[in-house]
Amino acid sequence: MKKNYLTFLGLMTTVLSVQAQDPTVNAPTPPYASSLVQSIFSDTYTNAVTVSQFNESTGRAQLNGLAIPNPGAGNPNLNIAGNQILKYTFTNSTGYYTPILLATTINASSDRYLHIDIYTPNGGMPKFKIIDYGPDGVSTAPNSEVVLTPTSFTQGAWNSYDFLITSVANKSNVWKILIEGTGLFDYYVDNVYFHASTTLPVALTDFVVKAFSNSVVLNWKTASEEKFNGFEVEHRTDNADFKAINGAFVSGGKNTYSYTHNNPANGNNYYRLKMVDQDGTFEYSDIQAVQFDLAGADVKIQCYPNPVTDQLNIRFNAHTVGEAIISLQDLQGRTISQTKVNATSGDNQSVMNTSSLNKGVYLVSISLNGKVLDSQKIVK
Ligand SMILES: [Ca+2]
Ligand SMILES: [Ca+2]
Repeated sequence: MKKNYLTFLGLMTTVLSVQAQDPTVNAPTPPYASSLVQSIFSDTYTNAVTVSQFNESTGRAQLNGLAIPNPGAGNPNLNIAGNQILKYTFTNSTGYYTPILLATTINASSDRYLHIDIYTPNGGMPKFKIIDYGPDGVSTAPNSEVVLTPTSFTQGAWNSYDFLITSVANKSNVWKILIEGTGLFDYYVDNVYFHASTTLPVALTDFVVKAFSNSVVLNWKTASEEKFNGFEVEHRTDNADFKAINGAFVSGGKNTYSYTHNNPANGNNYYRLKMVDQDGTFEYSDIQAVQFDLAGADVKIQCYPNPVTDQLNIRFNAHTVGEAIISLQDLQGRTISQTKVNATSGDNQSVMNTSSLNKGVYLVSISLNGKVLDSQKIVK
């Protein structure tokens, strides 16, 4: 009796350790309007077609870990809070794939993406195929296959892929979607659908570019990110094409971002963000421009005497003619005075009356043609 009890405990431990590999959260909720979607398997959308076999008999997997070759739509799969997930266990080492066989074909000719969510606790990066039998029917060659390979993958997390299919020639008679694993592993699949959305699910807000004395700083925010990888920062001047700034990749996953470009060119500098999805598809932000006055970048301000009493002498060297503004601020950033000076190219001098200034520490800064070029702390 005691031995049986221990055996039962041992079995229970085995069962629990297998179940612990299941995902504990659902895949991201699909973000697209249902009018843009032709769904094959999803709780979010009404299916566009009937699936004849979720685990076609030509495949090499078991569905739901059960020895049922063709369980079909009616059989229970894994579910999390009522959300159905297809769980495939690859069991045959002659191939690690399983086709989802449609009862009727899908015409995906006006769709732009095939979306698939996939999770594996133990396998490697999966691949997928779109199998189309063409207008001449399944029994007449050719029947075409297109392989879709992701560019990124994380084991033990939902991978949310949108494969761009605009260059897939044959997609008017889609007959199967094939899921291919990397070995005798478990793959969990949800939200298989075609969609015609033209925008990736990253919403960019507040893209702002500012010139500083020696650099240009880009700041931006995102309102939402779905299956998003990150930003490549691209730059161009007046007479050049956009190029990625060397090493300027900013990973996603935050809501506010900043990048400092340390080598802007003299004159106009244009910036845009290449927003790259996890499957490698991308779109561009709007273009932001900023004028960078490299000639004035090495303007230096000299204030004396320091500490000051009644009169502060201010000297600065400008490389261009323009309207310079000398600002006096306290350390809380409050502006106490501003003086306009018509700067000449070369040495410039100005005098500030500081007799009525309270004792304290202040910041004197100089801006030329709208840009702050240098500043110096003074004490009274
Ligand atoms: Ca689902
Ligand atoms: Ca054919």
